[in-house]
Amino acid sequence: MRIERIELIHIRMPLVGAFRTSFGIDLVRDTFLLRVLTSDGGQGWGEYGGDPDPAYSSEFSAGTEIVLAEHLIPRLDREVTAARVGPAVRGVKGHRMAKAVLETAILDAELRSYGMPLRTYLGSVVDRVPAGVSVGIMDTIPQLLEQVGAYLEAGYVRIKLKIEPGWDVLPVRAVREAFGDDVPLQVDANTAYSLTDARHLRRLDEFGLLLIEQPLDTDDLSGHARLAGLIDTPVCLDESIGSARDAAAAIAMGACSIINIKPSRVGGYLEARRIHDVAAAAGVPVWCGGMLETGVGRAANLALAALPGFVLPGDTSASNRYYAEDLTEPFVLDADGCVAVPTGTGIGVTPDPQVLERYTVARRRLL
Ligand code: OSB
Ligand code: MG
Repeated sequence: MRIERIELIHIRMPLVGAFRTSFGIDLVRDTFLLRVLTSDGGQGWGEYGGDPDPAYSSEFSAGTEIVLAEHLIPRLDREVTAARVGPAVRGVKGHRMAKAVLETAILDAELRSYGMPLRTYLGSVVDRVPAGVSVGIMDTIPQLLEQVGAYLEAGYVRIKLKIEPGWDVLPVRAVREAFGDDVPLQVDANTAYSLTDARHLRRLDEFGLLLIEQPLDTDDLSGHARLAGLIDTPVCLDESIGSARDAAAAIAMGACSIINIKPSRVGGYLEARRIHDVAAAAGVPVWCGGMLETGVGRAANLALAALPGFVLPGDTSASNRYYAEDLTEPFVLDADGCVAVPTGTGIGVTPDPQVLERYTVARRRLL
């Protein structure tokens, strides 16, 4: 496969509601798509998982654009496959989100050229995956209960509450009291706590949570291992896991007993698959996280979430949880709380040109 051209399409998509986490509040998804054109007339798409600000991760859109244009793309052979992207860009330290979007667009083009769906390439074993939903921090408990109630009504099979100091035990207790002990419930702190909060976090033990996601700093594996020994709620890592090697180390030192795999965070679907394999070998459950992706990123995440080790529901919600109008055919939540894995070749979806145009704020040719 020969790459002819690479375009960056900067988009701004309004969210259906504000999404607040311990690190910030989002009203729009401000990101970009990468479109790879091949010399035989094929194309491939990828969605950047980062944000304009380096708040969730150290990467951010404007920096990523420079990294792609000046450091990653120039290292690629025009004659390329997805498997060759990682080795080609090894000399660039970090920047996994930048590498992920590039590798994914190339992988999509490659798979389309073979007529193979991403789910077949990755080794998916199911056609539909159970969907959870991530619920942002709210101003009041009644607002939270209304939102959670609506998601349960819609059919979501698992609720994840974003927490931070001052918004943790109370919202969890309120959700338990309103909806009962049988609702699969978990929390995500996005690094908002420190080890000295262990006694406070122990108060979450009584609520039978599935897990607590990323309570401590990104680079604090040993802190997570110590915390895991102090609380009953299973510790799950998100931000801390950037690679299969990180996953192996975290598992070996007891820093987590569950892993949230986000392809964008770990450098793409090939590394995501390796993390899945490492976790499966250790008997560690994984689930597929999200970055509020449009249909482009969501389609590929669903293919990954259909691998056998993904035994917990992911943040693979339906399009309308995020956007009034998606860039692709919308992903819908079936009555049993599942979302279908795309069957088409490559990632299985292509953005609607007219819709994409409406949300495009800039275009730039990178190659
Ligand atoms: O920590 O999982 C996270 C969204 C943006 C950045 C980080 C996170 C999230 C979510 C929502 O929790 C996941 C989704 O529904 O896409
Ligand atoms: Mg998280």
